[in-house]
Amino acid sequence: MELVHSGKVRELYADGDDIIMVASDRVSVYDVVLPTPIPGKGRVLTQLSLWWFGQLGDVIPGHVISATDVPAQWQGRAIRCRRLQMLPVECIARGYLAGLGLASYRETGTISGVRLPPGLGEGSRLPEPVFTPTTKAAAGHDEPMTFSEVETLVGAPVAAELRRATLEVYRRGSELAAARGILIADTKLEFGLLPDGTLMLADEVLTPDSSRFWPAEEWDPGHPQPSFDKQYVRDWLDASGWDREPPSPPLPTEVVAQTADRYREAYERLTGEPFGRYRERMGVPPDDRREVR
Ligand code: Q0Z
Repeated sequence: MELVHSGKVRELYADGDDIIMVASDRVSVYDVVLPTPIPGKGRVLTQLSLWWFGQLGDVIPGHVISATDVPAQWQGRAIRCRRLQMLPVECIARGYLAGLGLASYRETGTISGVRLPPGLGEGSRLPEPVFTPTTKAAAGHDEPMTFSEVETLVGAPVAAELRRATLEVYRRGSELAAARGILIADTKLEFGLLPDGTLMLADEVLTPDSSRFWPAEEWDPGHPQPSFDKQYVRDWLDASGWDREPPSPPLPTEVVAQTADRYREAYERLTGEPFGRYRERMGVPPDDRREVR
């Protein structure tokens, strides 16, 4: 198969008219891919994304064709998808203040042109979720876009549909997650078009790699929030004295094991099922955590 795109932690292949998205066990922290993989991460995030596509099919159709009709060596961490004409907009919804949203609020009191009340701080919940699209820069950092810029780029009807679907996916996902002990502070979605113009949700959905997951029981606005999935890694790297320039030091086995458990815990809290049940029902072979531990 032809490799069409290689990301920090995932690869994209072309297979005839389809594409195959493959998630690895690599992890990126402070924008650096670590030399130590997290066993099972690719499978857990793939299965979580598939579960969300299933939950959200009535909001917008997803690009998934099959979770099982993929090459054997990638079973469980690959998805066969419809090849779409991707729209050049990163569709972000924010429900809490963090990252670039926090930076924008501190500078202007607004995010994406929406004025927010005074007195909010790091980790504060927003009065309502806000659509904060950005450009997809080929290199360097994505730039914020106004809604009019999105309209100019994709046309007003598609822009309206992108905003509706992004906010509805975020609203539905974050409400379900909050009820299960995970705050989803923000999320990045990608969309594309079928040849007949049908808009579809693409890429990965509501995973901890595409979203900020926070443990609800530790939420404490006014301070930086701990990451649900990567906090053990960050804490260990911070204490190691690493200067955040690649390469990072390799992770100790205990940090790897704790982090693998956190990904699995996110899956289990959100879906309400042990990791493996949903996959068994859908006919995907068992995971390889025992082999690699
Ligand atoms: C996804 C990405 C990844 C690196 C393009 N259904 C689709 N059709 C055409 N293109 C894409 C999709 Cl999802 C597409 N990306 C993001 C995914 C590795 C980059 F697995 N870029």
